Amino acid sequence: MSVPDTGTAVGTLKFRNPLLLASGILGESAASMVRVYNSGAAGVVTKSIGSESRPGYRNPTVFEFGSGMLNAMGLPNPGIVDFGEVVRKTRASGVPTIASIFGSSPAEFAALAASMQEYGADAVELNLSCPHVEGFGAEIGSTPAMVGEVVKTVRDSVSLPIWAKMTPNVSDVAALAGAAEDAGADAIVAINTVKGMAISAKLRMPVLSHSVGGMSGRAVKYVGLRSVYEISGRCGLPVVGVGGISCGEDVAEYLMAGASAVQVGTAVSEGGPGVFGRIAGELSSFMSSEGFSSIREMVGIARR
Ligand code: RRO
Repeated sequence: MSVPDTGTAVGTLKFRNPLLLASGILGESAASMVRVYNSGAAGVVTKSIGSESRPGYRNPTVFEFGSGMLNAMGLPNPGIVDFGEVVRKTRASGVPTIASIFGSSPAEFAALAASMQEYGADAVELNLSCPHVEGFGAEIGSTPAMVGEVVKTVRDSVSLPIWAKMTPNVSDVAALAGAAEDAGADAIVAINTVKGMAISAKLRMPVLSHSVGGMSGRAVKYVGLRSVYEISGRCGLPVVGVGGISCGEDVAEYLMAGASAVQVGTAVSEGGPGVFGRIAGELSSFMSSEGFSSIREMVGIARR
């Protein structure tokens, strides 16, 4: 059998394979994002960027446990003005670049999206889902009404594709995705991290300085798969799956649940950018041995 075609599309954006870098890992400098692309990713999502620079929370901000990790970074970022150069350089290197943004109001999201459009980003990813920063993320992304209002305000301000990133920490993630679709989003990204916490029994206190954080890695894969499955059953937009992907077969599972592309984060923080080449090779081998010649043949097949 000939080599399978691993190219895919998310709406109007075409990618050489379905593997994108998830926000929050290696997405703060042009050099690291170009390295990720050269290691086999088809595109990158930047660190989440807000209006002003933020130092984030004090250490410890990360707790690794065997099958994943907990983080409460606290949205550290250089601010939208300083980030312009990073987006411009990454784009100039030919890397498909999705700019992640966070705001505390619809108008703030819209202003950030307009800047990212001016910098040349290929799409914006609205972070409606960070689980542990007061006034941002999931605090404004947990109701369909607020999701709809943010997406609509951004839609009225920019022409570039809008990806809305969902929190899994709700009872009906598909309802959130439906609101984003109705308001004019171009794709749904699912999921952000799952709210959790670690306690040190010896120290008799929470491990993270912020106590509560977001769980990622292999431990959350089945939450991600279920979310993608529910979202793709409810809404007609392309879905980008995230959560616990570390091998080619994980990617196949997300595609079969209904995703058109996926993002990889924790596996990159554990194994470095080289994981993209390995996962791409594994996906291609899986497709060959299972008789798939294109990504499209796999998308949503577990739903039929
Ligand atoms: O910065 C963070 O603490 C963070 C963000 Br913005 C997010 O979207 N998800 C997450 O787990 N951590």
